Amino acid sequence: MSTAGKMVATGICRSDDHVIAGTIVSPLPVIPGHEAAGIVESIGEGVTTVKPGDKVIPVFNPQCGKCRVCKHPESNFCLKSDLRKSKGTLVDGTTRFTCKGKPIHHLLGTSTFSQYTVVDEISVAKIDPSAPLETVCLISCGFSTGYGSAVKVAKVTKGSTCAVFGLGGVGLSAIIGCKAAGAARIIGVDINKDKFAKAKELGATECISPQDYDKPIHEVLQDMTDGGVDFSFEVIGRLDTMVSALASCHDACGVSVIVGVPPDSQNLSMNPMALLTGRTWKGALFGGFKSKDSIPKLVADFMAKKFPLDPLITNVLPFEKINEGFDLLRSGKSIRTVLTF
Ligand code: COD
Ligand code: ZN
Ligand code: ZN
Repeated sequence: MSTAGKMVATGICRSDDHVIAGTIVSPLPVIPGHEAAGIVESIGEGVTTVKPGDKVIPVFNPQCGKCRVCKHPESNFCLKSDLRKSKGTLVDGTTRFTCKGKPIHHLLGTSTFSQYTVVDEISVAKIDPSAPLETVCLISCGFSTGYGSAVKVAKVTKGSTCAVFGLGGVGLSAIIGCKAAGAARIIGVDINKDKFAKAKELGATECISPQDYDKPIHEVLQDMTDGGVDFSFEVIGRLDTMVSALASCHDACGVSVIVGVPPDSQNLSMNPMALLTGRTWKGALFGGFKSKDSIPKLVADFMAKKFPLDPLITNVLPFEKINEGFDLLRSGKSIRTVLTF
């Protein structure tokens, strides 16, 4: 039940760099890349939801539609997700890449840093054929992860106050989500002030740097917001900022969402009183969206101009310049680099 596709555009996501650095563990050798858009070239036996010529988005978090999770109305971490066991294969246990006769692993069932890839039917969503693939590829990971954290996981309410920790592409997408949900105040938090201008362009009403204060940032936020924000988001991937984002939301009614993935095998310590008083602490992958159902809708919403994507793309490079794209990511100079084929 697999699908072969020609890649048209792929974004470079921070998690790809984590795979290269080994902070996200994957069987090696592997072809990374998981945020992309392409065109179906051929389909295997039994495939019904896509056909050759369809414009599609590969999804790193599949939706089999049959498992307990897929049948649950709110959850999306499908039991078939390779994130659960990191086998680095398609669902049938095979790999479809070789180099000099040796097998190469898939990354999260996607492997988009390649002119052609093979994915399972549960890992690909058909989209509007008029959608610009070099832009909507962001819906494949970064945008949906941040946006869904606000609109789907936190369920940000109209008139609320939000704080977003980390103003990279995913944090900015969370800001877009907070704004779309009607938040009245959106406070961006980052140690790199170069990130503030774009955050404000996309909806942040204020931006602050923890380095400008001599008290902890959660106390600063509590003072600014009459005891704490309604919704906070950790979009950095650090244990200290996860605890800080939790403490920044109101002790009785705040909701804090973990979006960033911490380094492998690290645990945090926190005082359970932080939750006993009434806070909610949540997390989700891919913005809590069920991928095959939601991606076509998100693309339709983008086409209907319900949210922008172009401000998130700072660099477009030919695929051959992939290493330049990673340099831009590591130097903090890019928000998203999109590679075109
Ligand atoms: N305090 C405040 N800001 C900080 C701090 C700090 N201590 N440290 C770093 N920052 C800022 C940086 O200056 C930067 O602006 C921002 O945090 C992080 O942004 P980026 O550009 O590095 O990262 P993004 O937005 O592309 O992605 C961030 C994630 C944390 C979401 C990403 O690394 C991640 O963990 N993604 C996994 C989420 C997921 O669902 N994964 C599955 C497939 S990706
Ligand atoms: Zn990603
Ligand atoms: Zn499933």
